[in-house]
Amino acid sequence: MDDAAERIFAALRDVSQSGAPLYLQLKKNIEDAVRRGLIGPGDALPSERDIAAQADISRVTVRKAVQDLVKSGVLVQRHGSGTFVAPRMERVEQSLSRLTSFTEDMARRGMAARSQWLERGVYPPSPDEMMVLGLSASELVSRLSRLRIADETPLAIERAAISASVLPDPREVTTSLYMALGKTGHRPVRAVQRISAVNLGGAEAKLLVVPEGSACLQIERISYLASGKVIEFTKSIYRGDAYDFVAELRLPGPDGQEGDIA
Ligand code: 16G
Repeated sequence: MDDAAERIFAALRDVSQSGAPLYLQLKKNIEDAVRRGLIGPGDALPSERDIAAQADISRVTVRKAVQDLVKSGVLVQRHGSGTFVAPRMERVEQSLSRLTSFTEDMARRGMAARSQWLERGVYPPSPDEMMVLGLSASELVSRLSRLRIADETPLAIERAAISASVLPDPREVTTSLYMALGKTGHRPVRAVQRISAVNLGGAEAKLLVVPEGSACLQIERISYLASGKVIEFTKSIYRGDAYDFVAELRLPGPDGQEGDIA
C-alpha cells in the first residue's frame, strides 16, 4: 500500500463510530484529511472497493461520499485513472490601480484565458443599467455574461452591460470585450470598482466549481471614456479562494488632500 493510501485509511478508521449517516462521516473524514494536509493535491484516492473494505462500509456509501466531494471541488475524477485530491488553487494577485482586462491579466501571467458564454444579447435596460449607463427606457443595452476561465480553472462570473448604441451586436465580442471596444475607440480609460464580500448561491457555486456558500468577492465596475461618459457597467463574482486584490496606499499630499476616488 502506498503512503497516501495509508494516510487515507488512517483517516477513515473512525467511520461508523458516531451516529451520523456513514457517507457524511466518510466525506468529513476525507475533507479533514485534506485540510490537515494528511493527503495533498494530486494524491490518488484508493479504489472504491479498498475504501469500502477498509472502513467496513458499502461501496454505494463510498461512491456517494466521493461524488459529493468531486461536486464540491475537493476531489477530481479522471476517466480511466481514478480519483485524486484536487490541485490547490494558485492565488491570482490583482492590482487595484491598473485598468486591465481579464484576457490581458491572464496573458501577463502566462495563463490561457477562455470564456463560457452564459448570456449574450440585446435587451431593454434594467433600472440600474438605465441609471448607470445614462440610458432612457426606449434605448437598448447589450449584455455579455461569461464564466471566465484561466488554465481550465473557472475564476469569475462577469455580467457586463454596454449601451447598444456603442456595441449594437454583442456577438462581435469573441475573446475580449475591451479589445472589441478598443476597435471602435470605446475602450475605457478609468474605472471605479466597489468590492464586497458575499457567499455563493448554488447556481454560481456550481459554475465556479466550489462548495455552495463559499466566500467570494462581488465586484461592480463602472468604466469611463476619456470624455467622462460611462461605457461599461459590470457586475462580477470572483472566487475568494483564488484572488487577492492589492492596492498601493500613499500618504495624503502636503495639503492634506487625499485625492478624489471617483
Ligand atoms: C475585467 C473586468 C471587467 C471587464 C473585463 C474585460 C474586473 C473586476 N473586471 O475582468 O469589468 O469587463 O475585464 O475583459 O476586473 P476582456 O477584455 O478579457 O473581455
